[in-house]
Amino acid sequence: MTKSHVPLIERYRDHLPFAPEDQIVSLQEGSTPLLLAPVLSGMVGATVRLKLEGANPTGSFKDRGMTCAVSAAVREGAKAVICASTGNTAASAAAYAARAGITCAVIVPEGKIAQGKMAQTLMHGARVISLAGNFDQALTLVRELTDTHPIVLVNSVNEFRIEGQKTAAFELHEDLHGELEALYIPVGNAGNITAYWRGFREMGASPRMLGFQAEGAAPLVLGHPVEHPETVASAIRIGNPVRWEDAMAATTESRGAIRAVSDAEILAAYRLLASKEGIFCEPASTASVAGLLKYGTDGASQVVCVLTGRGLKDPETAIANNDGKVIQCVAERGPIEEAVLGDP
Ligand code: AN7
Repeated sequence: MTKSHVPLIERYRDHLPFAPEDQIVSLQEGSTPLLLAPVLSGMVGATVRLKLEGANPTGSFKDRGMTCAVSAAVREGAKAVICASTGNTAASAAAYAARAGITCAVIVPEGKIAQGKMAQTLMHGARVISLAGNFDQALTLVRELTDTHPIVLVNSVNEFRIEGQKTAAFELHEDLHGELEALYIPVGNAGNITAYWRGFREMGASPRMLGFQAEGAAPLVLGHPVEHPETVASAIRIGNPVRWEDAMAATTESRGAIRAVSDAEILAAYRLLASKEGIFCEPASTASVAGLLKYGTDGASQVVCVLTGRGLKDPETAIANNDGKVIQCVAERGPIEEAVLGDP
C-alpha cells in the first residue's frame, strides 16, 4: 500500500493511543497533499505551501480526529455519538458513525450551516437537530446531555479528537524535513491549532503558530467571549472556543499570535485561491490565507497555510460572491460564437 492508502491510525500508531489489536474505524483519512502556491509565494516573498485538508474523505480536516474519536467510542462499547457543529464535525461524525454501524446525532445552529455539510450529514443517516441558537449554545447543551446519558461526545473536548488531528503536524514535519517556520491556520473552537502544536512538540519542532479568526467572531483576539458571533465563514462562527487556554498556550509558546481578518479579506482570499491557484476551499479555510496576505510572513521563508475544508461544502457562498456572469444563449451557431468569443 502507498502511504495515502494507510488509515491514519495505522500510519502513526506509535504516536496514538491505539493498540494493534484494537479495531479501528477508518475511511482512509490523512496523508493529504501539500501543494506549492506559486502566486501566493510571489505575493508575500516566501515559499508558501497549502495543506489541503479538504482532500480527507468527508472533505475536511475533521476526519483525522474523528477516526480516533469514533474508534475509541466503539472500543468502549458505545452505541451512539453526538456533537454540536457548525457543519464539518457533523458531516464527519455522521460518516464515521455510519461506517461503525452506530447512531449519530448532531445539533447545528439553525440556518447557519452550509448546504454541502447538511447534505452529507443527512445522507449518512444522522439525526439532525436544528437549534434555535448558535454553536456555543449547542455545545453547552450537548455537554449537559452527555453528562447524564451514555452517548459519546465527539466535539474537540474529546481528547481523541486532538490526538488524531495532531497527525497533520507530523505530515508537515515529514514533508518539509522539519524546515517549517510558520503555520497559518483558521481558528474557531481552537481544537485544530491545539492539535497542530501538540503534534509539532512531539516531533521536537516549534514553528510559529499563527491563528486567524473572523473579525465578527474573534473572542481570542478580543480576550472575551462573543455572545453573538457573525461571519460569512459559517464554520468558524464561534464565540466561546472550548480550547481557549490551549490555543493561547500554543501561540505564546511558539511566539505566534491569534489575529483577526475581516469577511471582505476572507472572501478576497477565497476568490484568489480559486481563480489564481486553482484551489477551491470553503471560506473559513481562507482565513489562513487572508491572514498571510494581511500580516505577512515576518521574515519566515517557509510557510504553510492550512486549508481546512473544500469549496463544495458551501456552494451558496460561492455563487453569492461571484462576479463571473453566466451567459444565457439559444442553441444556434451565431449566438454561441458571440457568447464564446465576444467581449465579456
Ligand atoms: C472548515 O464543524 O467547529 O478551531 O463544528 O469547519 O478546530 O474549531 C468547524 C471548525 C476551521 C475551525 N475550518 O477549527 C464544526 C467546527 C473549518 C471548520 C474550523 C472549522 P477549530
